[in-house]
Amino acid sequence: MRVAILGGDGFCGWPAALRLSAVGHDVSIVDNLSRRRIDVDLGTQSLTPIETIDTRLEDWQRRGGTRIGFVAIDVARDYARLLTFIREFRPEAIVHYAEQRSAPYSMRSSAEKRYTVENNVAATHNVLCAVVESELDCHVVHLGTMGVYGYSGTGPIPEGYARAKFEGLDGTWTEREILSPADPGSVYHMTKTLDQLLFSFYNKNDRIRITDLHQGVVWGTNTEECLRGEALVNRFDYDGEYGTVLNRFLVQAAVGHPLTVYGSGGQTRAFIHIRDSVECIRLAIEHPPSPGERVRIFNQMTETHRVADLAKIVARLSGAAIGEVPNPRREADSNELVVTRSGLQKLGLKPTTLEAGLLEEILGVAKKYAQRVDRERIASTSYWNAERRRAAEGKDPRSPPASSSTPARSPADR
Ligand code: NAD
Ligand code: USQ
Repeated sequence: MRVAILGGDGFCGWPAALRLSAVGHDVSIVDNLSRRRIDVDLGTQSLTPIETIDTRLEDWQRRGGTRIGFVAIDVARDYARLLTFIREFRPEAIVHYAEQRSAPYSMRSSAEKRYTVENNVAATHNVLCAVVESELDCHVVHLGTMGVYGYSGTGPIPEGYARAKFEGLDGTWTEREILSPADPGSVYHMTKTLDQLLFSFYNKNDRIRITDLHQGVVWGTNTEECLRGEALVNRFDYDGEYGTVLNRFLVQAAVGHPLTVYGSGGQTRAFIHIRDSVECIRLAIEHPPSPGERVRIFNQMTETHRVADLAKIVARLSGAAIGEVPNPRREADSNELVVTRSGLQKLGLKPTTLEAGLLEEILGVAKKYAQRVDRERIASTSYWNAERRRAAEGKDPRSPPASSSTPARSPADR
């Protein structure tokens, strides 16, 4: 299959591009490298030394991999070049990762809020418009988030759709299946709920075949293909804005920094290992929805964990101390989370679950590159609102101060 990977230079997109190429698909990456520029703006870098996209791709071929194409296009801003690319490459599937994906970054200031909305919503809409204008029968696979649902509800979170009863003004009741109610907790998560409406409309109006994968927090770093050579290593974010919780705890343990549990640590979230994330993409593109089928939605996660429990596991494994950080986010102190997740397993996913061996492997990577860690970049300096900022700065007498670092400009400012 010809597969375009939008955002294929990123943490999830790069290993997915390698896997799809390794199993025989003809892969082309589209990326504007904005994620690398944001690292520069924030004064941080991936824990692992990632090579330029050209070096990565040359190395893949030198090691026997099939050629993977690369085109630098801003999917949100350069519609004409996106359309030309789609017309020339004629993808049978487009995997769309090309969005600003950090919740803290999206809450940093008005500049980052506006950038995240403009980038993410325009990118998704441009992809859908270009598929319609190209007249190709192309399956769009999008990376959504579990955060579209919020993290608790009226029972287990369904896969995308819920049955709802509506009371009419005349007192009569009608029952309908609707998109499960959206309850985003950040500007970033909100953009993914807007994406859902775009998908629903273009699927209804233009019969585009779409799979929306509501992914949980991804942990882990390398896949089998990334381990084939040093230049193929995957990105590993540990900083306060882009690092995700379990990977952050493992890096903190490697450098002797107390584990940054926000608030009570009672937040329960859905998780998936990067190897399963990549496998889910293969399964999704190799099993497209039928023509005319409504948007297919899967919950791409394998297990749920409470943040405090993850900290205890990492502390036991490494001897790290557990810290207490005033929560920079406005979120529930604790929640239960039960998620329906049968769709991808029916397609053949064999879940990788949290176990000591995998955690030790990541801890090993963290220790290997520990000298690249900038301790000043570990604390998050993005706050959900003024009250959260005051609490972090110790102006709220109930909360101790958190360490801080220099705020950065967003790509929208340049
Ligand atoms: P990432 O930031 O590492 O990768 C995203 C890539 O998209 C980057 O290489 C970036 O340069 C590119 N990009 C962004 N905007 C673009 C644009 N306008 N044009 C072209 N390229 C653009 O993020 P990731 O962790 O790989 O996440 C990929 C996708 O998966 C995101 O959409 C994210 O919302 C979703 N997701 C990620 C996680 C996670 O834990 N990492 C969990 C759930 C969902
Ligand atoms: N947390 C801590 N300490 C930290 C970092 C995070 O306690 O040092 C807590 C947060 O408060 C939150 C939970 O851990 O309650 C998860 O935070 P996270 O940064 O790991 O994940 P999140 O911000 O939700 O975002 C990540 C990805 C995003 C994806 C989302 C899936 O960055 O792209 O959509 O996970 S989900 O969480 O299921 O919505």
